[in-house]
Amino acid sequence: MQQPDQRAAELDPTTEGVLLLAHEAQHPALLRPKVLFIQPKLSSSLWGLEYSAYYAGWRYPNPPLGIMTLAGAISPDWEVEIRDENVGPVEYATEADIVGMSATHLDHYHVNRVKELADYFRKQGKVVCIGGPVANLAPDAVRAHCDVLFEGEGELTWPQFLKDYEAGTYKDRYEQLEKIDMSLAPTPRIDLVNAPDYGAGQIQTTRGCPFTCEFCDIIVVFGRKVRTKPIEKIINEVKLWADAGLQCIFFSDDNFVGNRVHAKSLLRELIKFNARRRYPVSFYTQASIDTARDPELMELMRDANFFALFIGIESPRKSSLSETLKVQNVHTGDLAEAIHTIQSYGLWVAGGMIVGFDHDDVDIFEEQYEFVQRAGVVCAQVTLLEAVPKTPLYERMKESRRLIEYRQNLPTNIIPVGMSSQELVTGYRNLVNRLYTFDAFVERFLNSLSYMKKNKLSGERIPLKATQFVSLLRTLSYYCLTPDSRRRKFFFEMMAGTFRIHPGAWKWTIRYLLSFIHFHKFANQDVMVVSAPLTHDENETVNVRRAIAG
Ligand code: B12
Ligand code: SF4
Repeated sequence: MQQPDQRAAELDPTTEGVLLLAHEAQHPALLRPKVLFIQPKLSSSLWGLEYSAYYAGWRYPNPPLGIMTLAGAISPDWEVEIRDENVGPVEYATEADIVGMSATHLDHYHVNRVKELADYFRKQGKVVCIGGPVANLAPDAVRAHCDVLFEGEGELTWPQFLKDYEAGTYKDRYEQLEKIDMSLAPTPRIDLVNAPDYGAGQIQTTRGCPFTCEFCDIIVVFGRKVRTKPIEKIINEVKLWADAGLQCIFFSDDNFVGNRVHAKSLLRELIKFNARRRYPVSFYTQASIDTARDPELMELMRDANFFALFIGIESPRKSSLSETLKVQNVHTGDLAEAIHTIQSYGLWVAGGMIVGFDHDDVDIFEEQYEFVQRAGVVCAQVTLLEAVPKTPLYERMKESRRLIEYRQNLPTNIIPVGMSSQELVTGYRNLVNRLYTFDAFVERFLNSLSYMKKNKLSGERIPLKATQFVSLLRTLSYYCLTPDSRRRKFFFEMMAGTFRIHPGAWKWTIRYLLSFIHFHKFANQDVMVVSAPLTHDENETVNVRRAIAG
């Protein structure tokens, strides 16, 4: 609980402040208890864009929506603060009573950072709470480091815990089995973060996905019934982000088109929303490949100023897709053609690709490369198949004794069958390196652009803001003022190709050049560490990861 002298330092010396202090001194119950939420630092990843941040002018691409949402569920009787370690070092000093942390990604660097921070704040006498995807899927990874563990969605259990805390009867574990009605989802506290620190605003419009991919943890945690947030609530959140200064928003649904009726109604409202603005807000999201079979949906996306879709493509090999129950991809005739259809509506396609399925052999790396280039998947995120706890894949691997519970010499917890582990890891690294060479990137970027050329692209007519102008100058100097002739050649090929194919897209080319600064470095150095074997001394690996994540 805050002490009066700490409170005094916080209040301004106005009459109102002095009166409030005197009032609080007489009525100690009025001193508000405080929650500090922390988003511990995530490790370097393709989408973290760590090396591009300086050139872009923001600090991290995405805000910590989980804790922002829970902050929205706290009554005004409490004081709330958010500190995001992805945008800068976390200040350790705090007068908070409760420290709530989100354990977001099941990787060793991040989980160790969560534990480190949790141990520190527990020593300071704070009540440490941990929730988030790691707590949902692998609670044992953090259990010993917190006072209160939260499993499942937090909208019901978190307020219940605060009530119990006030009554002095809180438990050490809360599990929310119920999947909430999204109309009850609190509005995230956008005011508690500094919006310009982020590349985009973030909103969840649905939870759940109707599909059945064997490796997917989303359907385990959020379910297969698509729960939709009321459209007026979504529009309100869009407005809040836009008012906070962010003109680009990521709809962080796992499948934005899981309920197409809802998606289309929302898109129609977004079109109306943008029509009322001088400069439209732009959007990107994640969606399944069946989007390509619905022209009305793609038209609405284009008209609502969507510029990109991330699609789980996973593999060009149909036998691997069937194995993993990715039915929507199996039933899409030619996947590359489907991607070209989406691009023809002026939408960039980013893709999730996976290697290491049982039907993959050593030829898969060449097949993946050829596919990504042909389809023009500009940002291809390739990962090794991993069995996430609680998923059907995890159970299958366990039953077939191919699961490595305490892996020590592999960057995945699965023993592959179509090749040796060594071949899998080497093939994976070479594929990622190769996809992010200058030549490969320029080839697929221009390939993609050639399918988009009939459309005006999002943002073409919007004048650059001062920060974007600085970002442009920084990016130009990175590519032009360098002794590295390959880098300069790459830049000129990207720009010349753009002016030849689709001159109006030049701002996008600059944006991709900016992101490529990260992709290239990530693919050449970080990926070696991310996919490094876990040594017997796990801390050693953790330290290397930390050094890279900066
Ligand atoms: C945005 C996002 C990112 C952003 C970063 C987000 C950030 N700032 O934290 C970026 C793009 C960088 C990213 C990258 C990656 N991501 Co990501 N990401 C997401 C995504 C799509 C949306 C997050 C979101 O908006 N959630 C909405 C909020 C409301 O949900 P929530 O955070 O789960 O919070 C709820 C509960 O968990 C709980 N809760 C959360 N925190 C806390 C804390 C307390 C105290 C309590 C009580 C409760 C609680 O209450 C909340 C309300 O119900 C999720 C998918 C998803 N559906 O969540 C994946 C997800 C989190 N990512 C995932 C993965 C695997 C990755 C990558 C590894 C992908 C890759 N292969 O490269 C990388 C690695 C990043 C890294 N460096 O480690 C997985 C994590 C699975 C796991 N357990 O490991 C998810 C779940 C997607 C998936 N199914 O695969 N990601
Ligand atoms: S389409 Fe995506 S979110 Fe849906 S089940 Fe498959 S992997 Fe999960």
